[in-house]
Amino acid sequence: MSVTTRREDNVGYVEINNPPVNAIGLSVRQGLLDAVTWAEKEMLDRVIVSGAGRIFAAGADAKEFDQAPMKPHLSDVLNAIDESFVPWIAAINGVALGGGAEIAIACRMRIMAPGAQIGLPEVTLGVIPGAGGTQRLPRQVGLRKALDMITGGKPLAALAAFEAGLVHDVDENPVEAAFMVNTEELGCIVPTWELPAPEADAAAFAAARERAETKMAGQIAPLRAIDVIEEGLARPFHEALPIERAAFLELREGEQAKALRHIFFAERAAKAPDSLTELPRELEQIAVVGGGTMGAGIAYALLNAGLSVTLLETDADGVARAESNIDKIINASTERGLIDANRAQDHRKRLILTDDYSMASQATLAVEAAFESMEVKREVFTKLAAALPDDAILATNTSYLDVNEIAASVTNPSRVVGLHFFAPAHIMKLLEIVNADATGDAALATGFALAKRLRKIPVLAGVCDGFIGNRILARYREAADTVFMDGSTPWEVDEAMVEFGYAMGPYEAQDLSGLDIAHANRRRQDATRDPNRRYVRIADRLVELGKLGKKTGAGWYRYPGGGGKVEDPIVADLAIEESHFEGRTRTDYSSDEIRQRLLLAMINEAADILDEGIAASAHDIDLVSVFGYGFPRWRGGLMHHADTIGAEAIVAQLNELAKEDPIAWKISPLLQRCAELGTPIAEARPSS
Ligand code: 3H9
Repeated sequence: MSVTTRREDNVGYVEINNPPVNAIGLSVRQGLLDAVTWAEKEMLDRVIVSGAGRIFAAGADAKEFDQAPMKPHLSDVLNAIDESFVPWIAAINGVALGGGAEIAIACRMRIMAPGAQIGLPEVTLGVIPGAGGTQRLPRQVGLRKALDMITGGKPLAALAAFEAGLVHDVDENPVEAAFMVNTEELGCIVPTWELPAPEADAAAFAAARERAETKMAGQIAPLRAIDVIEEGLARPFHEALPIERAAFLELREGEQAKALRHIFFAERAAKAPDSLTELPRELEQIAVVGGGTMGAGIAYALLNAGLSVTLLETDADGVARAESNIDKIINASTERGLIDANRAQDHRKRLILTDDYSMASQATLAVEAAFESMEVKREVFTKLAAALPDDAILATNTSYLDVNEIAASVTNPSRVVGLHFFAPAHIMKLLEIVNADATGDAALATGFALAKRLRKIPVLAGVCDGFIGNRILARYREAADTVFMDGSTPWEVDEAMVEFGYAMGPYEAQDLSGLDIAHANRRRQDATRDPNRRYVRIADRLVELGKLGKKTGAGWYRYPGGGGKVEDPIVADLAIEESHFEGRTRTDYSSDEIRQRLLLAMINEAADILDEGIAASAHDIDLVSVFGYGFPRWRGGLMHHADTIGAEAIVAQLNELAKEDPIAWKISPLLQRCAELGTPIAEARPSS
């Protein structure tokens, strides 16, 4: 039974019981509707509705969104609750999201547990509230607050919900508190649908639209929600609901909602493979090697997850630098209210900074984030192997170096694994877990356990230059540089990708991360680069000129006085010069052509990565692109997007580009197979 009912005296208790998150599927909707009839038939004084377990209700069952809607619809169920002569009280024992919040909002009264949250995150799934939320919420909290909650999708904590007038009380035991509510008081509360709509406020709608256009650029649902709220509130309540429902159903079927559902479920499916036969090491004491930006970020993430950290540096100066780097993060987090002073103090207590490796003798895991040099890494691993227990897992955070070669520096390479964090390591959600030739199951399981502990999204990757993400990034940058050399400017390229949905284009992003790392990497690749492949020197020229990005005041753009970016004509001229040396005729690419080239370059490389077994599935590549590289979430990730173009069309476009440069645009065999067989890329698997 997904909804249970019981009567005690004149009070009806209704519990939503649909583990794991009390999603509101068909059986829950039917159960709630039956409960309305039951309560009326029994002539109860009140009904108290709560959720079994730690959650009130997580909203509509998003797994049903790919099927035709089935009656009873949630909107009808909630109308029945709102209009019933038996008043319903929502005892919000845990998170109430989406349709879950709409159930609560349709009740006569709401009492919330202090740790619970309530919100309408539908826009994050590409839809809008579809069960009355767009019309009931403004009647309860006012127009501006409702616009904010519905378009932003962020839930409110109990106190904030109380202050907003959304809940009547906050109580440790909301069911008990609902029982104690005075019957007369309850009887005086006007049902939500009868409340007057808030006054029309053109300025509030205009501000909400502007916010949605800038903060959620490219996304349809937030703007549609605003339209529905505006149109609906101008009509009687029951005339507004069909407008809301029609918009909800239309969005639900749309590409953006499908993409967002895909990434929502892919994110939740990112777990340790079932095939692992060994358990993870217990995580308590962790060693981190290197206290630079990356190491400090990793150390902070570990501290924040309640772990103890021994941060190892080369000497006293290194220790002092590491301390200052971690202090900066702790202070910034305190200032932003992410942690309080007690927590900051607790973090510092669990941190040891030293150049003495023997201080890490209890660590079960070490994460090396030292300088990107094979020599340095091998030396660090030798020291770690000597200082830590024999079965400790030794992880490298290398971005590009060969994990097999690093692993060879210890006698038992099965305990070596790559744990590739993304900067800033305490914020970015992606963690690539690199499976080297000898990596054992215990090391992999430990990587996945760490990701879970840090609330990061783990993706398994094989060994190659750049693993999954940086290998695709290298191809993205190469395609961008080629477009730039052959006709565009960096700002045109950036604008084209921002229009696609990236927060920033490849050149601005490089300026932020610094051009020197990629430069060093290109020098490392010089020895093995295919001499017949076109090599664009433009980034090297910038580095030679000392233009290393924002940190030096100039890179692809100029940053006068350390401020915002300004287009740099010298950079545009450099491309014309280089192009002239190469004897090329420049082309005026349109934004569509720029996007096509950059996206196809990434898709083709990603298909090779999948074909070679470096990534286990297209879903994993989607997660990497969204959570590590800013690919627009509402496009579902790189490979999901590729499937919206279709393998056949992609291969046809690549064939055209291959006429210009058959090496750079060599078509991935995996794409060829998908095109020939007519199968989606999402279902493609490695060839071996
Ligand atoms: C909506 O409500 C529309 C209405 O306005 C209109 C109706 C007409 N559906 O996240 P977790 C699964 S739109 C189906 O790891 P946590 C999830 O896939 C909805 N399944 O747990 C996972 O499955 P598995 C608006 C769902 O404790 C398992 O539950 N609501 C749904 O870390 C555990 O999930 C939202 O957007 C769902 N709605 O976090 C809220 N939700 O075990 C979406 C979860 O097979 N949900 N699952 O991998 C959440 O934000 C989090 O799940 C929540 C719990 C905070 C509730």
